[in-house]
Amino acid sequence: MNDFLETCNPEHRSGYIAVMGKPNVGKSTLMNRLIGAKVSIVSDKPQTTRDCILGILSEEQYQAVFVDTPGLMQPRDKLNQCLLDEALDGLRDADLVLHLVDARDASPFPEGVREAIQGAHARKFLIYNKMDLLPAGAQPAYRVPAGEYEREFSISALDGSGVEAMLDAIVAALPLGPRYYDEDILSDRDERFLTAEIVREKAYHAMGQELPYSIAVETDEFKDRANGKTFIRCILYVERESQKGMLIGKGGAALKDIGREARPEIEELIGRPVYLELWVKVRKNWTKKDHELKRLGYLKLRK
Ligand SMILES: Nc1nc2c(ncn2[C@@H]2O[C@H](COP(=O)(O)OP(=O)(O)OP(=O)(O)O)[C@@H](O)[C@H]2O)c(=O)[nH]1
Ligand SMILES: [Mg+2]
Repeated sequence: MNDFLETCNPEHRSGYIAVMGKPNVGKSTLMNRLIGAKVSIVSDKPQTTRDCILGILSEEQYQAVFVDTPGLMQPRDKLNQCLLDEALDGLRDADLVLHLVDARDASPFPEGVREAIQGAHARKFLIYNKMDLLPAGAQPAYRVPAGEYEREFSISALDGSGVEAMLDAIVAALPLGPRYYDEDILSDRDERFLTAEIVREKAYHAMGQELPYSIAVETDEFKDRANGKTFIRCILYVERESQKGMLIGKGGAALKDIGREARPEIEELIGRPVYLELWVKVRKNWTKKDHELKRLGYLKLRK
């Protein structure tokens, strides 16, 4: 997948771990906890993650490369289909799959994807997440058919309980192998991408349930200036004029809030003061058009 770095340690383990499951089950929250940094955005709205994002955990004895994926669901439109294709792509190179389910959900497989997960060559663990939301001592709602998963774990990605024991088992399941990435690299994504993602996350937080799905964000300009600040311009795309009004808010208030929330996180990410400019543009029905999905990087050529 990438150039790999030789390690002298013959006991060193490495591999790709795909984190998969329905939307909103906590995949990105878990990945961020495992990496100890925010590499993937999180919100309480379904379908927050739209790309496979690597989170790389490097220790002396192992390098675990987690692949956060979009939530698995039955596609209802073109963007949905792109997200499903992207998620299933995450399975291809995986050595291990973590199938994350909400511990309260009795039917964690969206139609048609059970076969995809079960058919993958990778080893498979079932992870019951959000255990903190069950009454003490209660069992997860889903009863696993015998033999479908090698191991099962109950965790809370939010408060961290059970995560360490799960990580020990993940590492033990990885094949012997070298480091693939430099040990100080946490993600495969660059600052422009992560900046757009932070803005998208803040826009999700600011809006109700429906609008976020219609938002896409691109970093349009990213320039270091002589005054020590980095000038960043992000464009937020929506599907309709009415959505543009909502995202901007009265007198620009909503957009200002998004910028105020995003800027400190971007500054922390790049380690420099930032001047952030946000623009909202309409790209009519972009979630339903191939050329728009291609332009925004969601529709990809696949082998
Ligand atoms: N109570 C509780 N909430 C959690 C836990 N893990 C995640 N959440 C919350 O669940 C919501 C969804 O979390 P995400 O990490 O964005 O979920 P996801 O599976 O990545 O979602 P998509 O990217 O949309 O597929 C957020 O509000 C999280 O704070 C958990 O263990 N307990
Ligand atoms: Mg996610």
